[in-house]
Amino acid sequence: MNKLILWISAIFGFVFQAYAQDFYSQKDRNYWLGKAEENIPKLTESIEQPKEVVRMVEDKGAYQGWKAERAFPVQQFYQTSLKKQESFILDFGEHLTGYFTFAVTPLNRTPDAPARIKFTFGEVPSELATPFDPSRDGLSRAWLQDEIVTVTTVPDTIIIPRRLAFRYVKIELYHAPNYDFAVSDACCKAVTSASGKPEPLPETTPAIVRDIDRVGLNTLKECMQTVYEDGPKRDQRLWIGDLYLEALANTYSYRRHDLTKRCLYLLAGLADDSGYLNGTVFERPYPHPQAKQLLLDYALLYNVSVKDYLQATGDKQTAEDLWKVVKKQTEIIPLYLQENGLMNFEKANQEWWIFIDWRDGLYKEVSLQGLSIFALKQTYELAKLLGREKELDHLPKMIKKMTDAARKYFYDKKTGLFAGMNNKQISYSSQLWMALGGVTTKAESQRALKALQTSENVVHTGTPYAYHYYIQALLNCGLNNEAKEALIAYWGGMVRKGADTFWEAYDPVNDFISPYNFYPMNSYCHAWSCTPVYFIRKYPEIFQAK
Ligand code: RAM
Repeated sequence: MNKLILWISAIFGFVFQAYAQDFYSQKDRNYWLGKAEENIPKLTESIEQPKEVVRMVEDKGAYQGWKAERAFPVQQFYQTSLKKQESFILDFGEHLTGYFTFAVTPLNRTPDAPARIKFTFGEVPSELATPFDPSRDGLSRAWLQDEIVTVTTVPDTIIIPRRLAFRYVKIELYHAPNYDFAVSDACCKAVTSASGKPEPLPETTPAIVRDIDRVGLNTLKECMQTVYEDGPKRDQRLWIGDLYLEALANTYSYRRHDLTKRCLYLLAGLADDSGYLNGTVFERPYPHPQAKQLLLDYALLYNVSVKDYLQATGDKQTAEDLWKVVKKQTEIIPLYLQENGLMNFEKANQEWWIFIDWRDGLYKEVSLQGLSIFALKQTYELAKLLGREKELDHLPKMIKKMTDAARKYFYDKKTGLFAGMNNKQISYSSQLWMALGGVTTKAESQRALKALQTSENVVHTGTPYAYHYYIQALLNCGLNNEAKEALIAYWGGMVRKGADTFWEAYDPVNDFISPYNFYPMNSYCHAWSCTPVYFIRKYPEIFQAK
């Protein structure tokens, strides 16, 4: 009997082990992580000083209702006792990512007690004027950039340890000692891995396009750290979807291909045991993924990024190294592909996070089908570039089946628009992903994208991320003027509202849009919004023309 139990447990253990096994070998993972480490870029540092003291003024016409108005010179602040005024706001004149330092200087008596000061850092004026508390449900309150610092001995110079992303700093006396003191010598050690200045656009380029390009370059620069971060304020980490767009913009500007390479290897090294990629990973305190954060669309977009990287650099070695991972991601689709050629959206949606966009109520069935077709096509291109198309010779048939199904089940010939099986919602995302997937002919794409303007109850995009794909869809079907107009209206809208860097979420008709239920939580320097840099520089004849 005892023997039987032993046998059963041995067999059980074996089966369990087989199941628990990692899809990739430890050797592969170590190699990928080693490559990621080799390519950690050196950060460039610069010391930046505040330009002036400002006050935030309520103004209905300003973005989110607040604007910064010049108050007085910084030197004057450095000589003023913090006990004289409730709060002061320093303006650094541009968005910075880095480490904030300040000095505390006594002004009259010998300091005999600690001073406690509160600092609030903001990327946009409203962050300095909107109370952060009571905090709302959603993301951690600790993302909001306020710090209370106790200065035990005065005078002293203090560095706030947390890396910050800001243009404005509010300085408030929190607990006053009985002597007068001033805060002075404020500065920021700004860091980025972007280096050099991308070529300037020709003088003849319209001023608004140059402004958009400048703000886009700043956005990208700030997000380029030791990985492509999504935003230097939040989440300060690598997400595949953000990487995909940042790498596109980088190819047409800073050309730090080593950073792209690092990110691709890092994601591979930190893939889930199943072989599928985690949507987001952390570098510190040691490289690790956000476990089980599986985003279906992001896993597929990884393949597109590898292809883009190969085309931009000719670095076949890296693409070969990562091929195994790329191939594995294509296996996601058959898991959900039904006999009729449609992805089983309900099932996929239960098992994965299908992102597509931050937009309340967006129904993603059509987008998922289109994005999957798009990614499969791009992966097949990559296979061809590597001479490995035989390994994926089932893809062309799969692509055709999925395309036919999308046309059969989603397309309304009468309206020229696509809608899902279980939900007839008409959205930008559905139309643009059908166009990018090449489900439609050019003429059909044109019709669908144009119809969005005149149809009722259309679900718009919520982020520059999704709007990027809209612009690309317009370009792919030859609606070049429309693409230019849309880019200028959307990103130019942010410029006109005072953006130093482009925002995570933007709706031209709602300044307070927030995926987190609280707009100060938004990131106002968000990587995925930097792509005008790519459009303007890749298609000069369209975007740089007068
Ligand atoms: C946001 C992140 C990131 C994005 C994910 C899906 O919270 O900031 O930009 O990729 O969501």
